[in-house]
Amino acid sequence: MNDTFLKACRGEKTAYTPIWIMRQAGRYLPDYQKVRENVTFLELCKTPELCVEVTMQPVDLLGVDAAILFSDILILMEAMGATLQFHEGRGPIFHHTIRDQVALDRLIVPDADEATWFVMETIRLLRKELQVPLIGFAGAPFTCATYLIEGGSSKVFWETKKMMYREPELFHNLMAKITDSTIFYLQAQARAGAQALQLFDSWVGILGPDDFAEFALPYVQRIMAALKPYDVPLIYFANNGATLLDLSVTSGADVIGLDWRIPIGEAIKKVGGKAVQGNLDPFALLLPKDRLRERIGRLLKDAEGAHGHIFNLGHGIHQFTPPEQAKFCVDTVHELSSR
Ligand code: 1CP
Repeated sequence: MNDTFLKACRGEKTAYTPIWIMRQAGRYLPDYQKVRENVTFLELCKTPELCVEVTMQPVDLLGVDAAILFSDILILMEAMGATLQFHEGRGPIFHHTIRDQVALDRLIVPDADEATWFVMETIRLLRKELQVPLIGFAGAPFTCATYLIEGGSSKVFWETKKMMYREPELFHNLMAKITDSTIFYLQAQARAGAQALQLFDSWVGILGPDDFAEFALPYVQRIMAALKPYDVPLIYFANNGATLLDLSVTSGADVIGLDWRIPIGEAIKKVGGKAVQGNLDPFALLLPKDRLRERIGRLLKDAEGAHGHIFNLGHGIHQFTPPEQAKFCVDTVHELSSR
């Protein structure tokens, strides 16, 4: 069992810097595309045997030091009663947006073992196969709320901010309900065998620090506190969150995920006695190999002072990235960080 990743999360010494790649399973891998030829994305997410297969693909192909459960942050929103569709090209769509108390009251706080049994079964099956730790995950409440309020992906987040500023009570009620659901969901993942848990806050970077502290952070803190007794490393990734870092450190997470917009050495100074995860620009994988190697070397060096460093991209790998560049990145991190 390769436990380098778990050790780094706890700030223990490791023989080399562990690496996994955000969104490491998915469309950039030809083997994933083959699986997707026969099923829709949601069918895939609800078929444990196929989830196991696509979770394992990058582990086998790239040699990463951790696996991440194949699923999606929006699966829990569907389990709460929001009707979810994935359109090829357009991404996720919620036809019934949550913009008033009546719509919010229709959402439930589901029993995770029942409503998302396929996620828990995938975790149990994966634990029998994997030689690396398994990361479970959920979306952070703010990010999940944006999808429910906007009805899908957004660039401007008009409806979300409108609700925050004009109907703060409604917004907080929605956040509280997502938070309760997320706690049960991640506790169930830990019971099923997830060895670390990550909260993805992909869109929280649209908030300034004061709004982050008022509208988003308390819910992340509540989730982390409820997961603490499960004794698995907790990771909080606030994308575009460099200006929120001082606050993110108070989230209760053991590991702080970093996007690429902040130099890692600077982030480490703010994060202090916690591990960091990140933060290569995903597009750096397009660099010629010698330049990529140079950049990885610099990043590793700049992270030497960290209380644990897990190498990763600063956000998800892009769907057109050549898989051999990802493999080169993994091998190079292992080689250059060997101590
Ligand atoms: O067509 C397809 O095959 C679907 C593409 C796809 C995949 C492979 C989606 C749709 N989701 C996923 C899997 C997924 N999503 C994983 C597991 C794979 C892995 O990491 O190895 C994970 C962890 C996620 C998490 C996720 N989903 C996030 C947070 C991470 C991030 O990138 O910021 C978000 C925001 C989503 C929403 C989502 N799922 C899929 C799409 C197209 C979107 C919308 C993205 C957007 O709004 O821009």
